[in-house]
Amino acid sequence: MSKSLVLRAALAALGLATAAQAAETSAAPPPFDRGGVKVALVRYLSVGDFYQAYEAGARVQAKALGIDLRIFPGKQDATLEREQVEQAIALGAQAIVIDHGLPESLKDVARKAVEAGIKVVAFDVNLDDPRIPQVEQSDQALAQEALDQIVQENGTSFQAAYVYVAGFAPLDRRDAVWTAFKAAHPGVVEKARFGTVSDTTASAVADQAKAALRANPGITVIFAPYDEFARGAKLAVNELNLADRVKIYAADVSTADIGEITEPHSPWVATAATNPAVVGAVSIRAAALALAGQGPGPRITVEPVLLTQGALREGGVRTIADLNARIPAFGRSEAASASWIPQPR
Ligand code: SR1
Repeated sequence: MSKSLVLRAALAALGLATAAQAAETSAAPPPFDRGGVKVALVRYLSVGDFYQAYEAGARVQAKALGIDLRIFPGKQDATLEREQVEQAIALGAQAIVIDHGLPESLKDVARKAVEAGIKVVAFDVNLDDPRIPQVEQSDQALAQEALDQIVQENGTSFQAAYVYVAGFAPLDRRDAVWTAFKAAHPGVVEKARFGTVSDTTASAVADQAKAALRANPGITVIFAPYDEFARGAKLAVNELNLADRVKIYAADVSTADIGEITEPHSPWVATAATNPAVVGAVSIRAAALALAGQGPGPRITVEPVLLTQGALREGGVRTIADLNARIPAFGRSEAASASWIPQPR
C-alpha cells in the first residue's frame, strides 16, 4: 500500500476527536498550553506497512496535541539513527521517541538526551535506562496467541520452520515464547531457522524459506512473527506449490496483509496483531505525559488480538478500518491517556 493510502486510511480509522469530545477534554498543562511543542520521532525502519501505519498514527496524535513533530526516517542504518538522535537534540526537541534500533548504538546518545532534560520514550528498543519509558505491544501475548492457534490447528507434533533475527526487542521477546513453547511440546521439531531484516525483508525471506522447505519436505508449519517475514514465507510456499500442506502463523496486520490472508488458498492462516497506528499514537501520548511531568510509567503496552483466516473471511473483513469498527479494543487503546489529551477515535 502506498504511504499516502496508509496515511489516509489511518486518518479515517483514527479520526480526530469530535468537537463534543474536545469539549470534554480538560485544559492542557504546560508546555502544551502554549502549543508548538517540538517532538522528534527517530526511526530505525520505515519500510513496510507496520512502520508506515505507526507513523501515520503518530502524526494524527501529534496534530491533536498541537505538537510540532519532526520525523527522522529510518534506513536500517544504526549509525544514521544514532546521528539523528544527536540532530534531534541539536534541533531543540523537547521529547524524542526512539522507534526500534540496535541498543548498543543508541544507549549513550539516549542518555545524553535525558541528561540534557529531554524526555525520551523508546518503542521496541531496550535502552536499559529506568528514566526511559518503553512502549511495546504485548509481545508475550502476541506470540502466545499465534502459538495457541498453531496447536489448535496442528496439534503438538509437527515439523516447523521459524523465522527470526536476533537483536530486535520485539522479535527477542517473541523468541522467548517460542523457546518455551518448544520446551513444553517436545513433539514440535524446529527443522529450519532463518530470517533477514532489511529494506527487502520479504523477498530475502522468500529465498531463505524456499531453500528451507526444499531441504525439509516434512515442514508443515511456519512461525513467522513479523508480517514482512510472513509475506516472504507465503511467496515461497506458493512458488513451491505447497499451500495445501504448509500453514503460516504470523504477527502484525495491515490492509494489504488482510488481502494476503483471505485470498483463496492462502497458506497464511492466522496473525496476532495490534493496530500499528494506535501504537504510534500511544508513543506520542507517552512522550506528552512525560513532558507534562505526568510520567507514563516504565512500561506501556498495547494488547494484540488474534485474527484467523476463517474469522476474517466469515466477517467479510477487508481493511484495518473494518477491524477498528468490529473490534473496539483493536482500534483504540487507553494506554498513556489523560483527560487533557484528545484521544483519536
Ligand atoms: C524487526 S522488528 C519487527 C516488528 O516490529 C514491530 O514490533 C512489529 O510488530 C514487527 O513485527
